Amino acid sequence: MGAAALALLPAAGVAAHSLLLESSPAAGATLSEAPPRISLRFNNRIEKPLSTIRVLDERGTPRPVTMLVGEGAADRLTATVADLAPGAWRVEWQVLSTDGHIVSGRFSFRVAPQTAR
Ligand SMILES: [Cu+2]
Repeated sequence: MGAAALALLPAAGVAAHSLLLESSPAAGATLSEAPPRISLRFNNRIEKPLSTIRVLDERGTPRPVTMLVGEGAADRLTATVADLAPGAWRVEWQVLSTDGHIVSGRFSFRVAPQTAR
């Protein structure tokens, strides 16, 4: 969405659709160590108890995650994740926006193989 379209949105404070602004790990990142948590930042407050993060391996098998519902800023969704092996991982997220709409998305990152040192 461009700046022109953004300008047509209702004024701040009005409940609106949630958009993912950034994530940790970032989409497409290659990490030297497994990330202990996945954190997503949205453009507005989300309903954390009704929002989820899943982390799946290349076969689509989910890793155990623990949603940190009571923690952090109202526009952030965070989950701790069990140790991730080297390889490709996919994050699938779904949040309930304050306007009542469910928004979802996905992105991937990699954990690099451990190198001998
Ligand atoms: Cu919406």
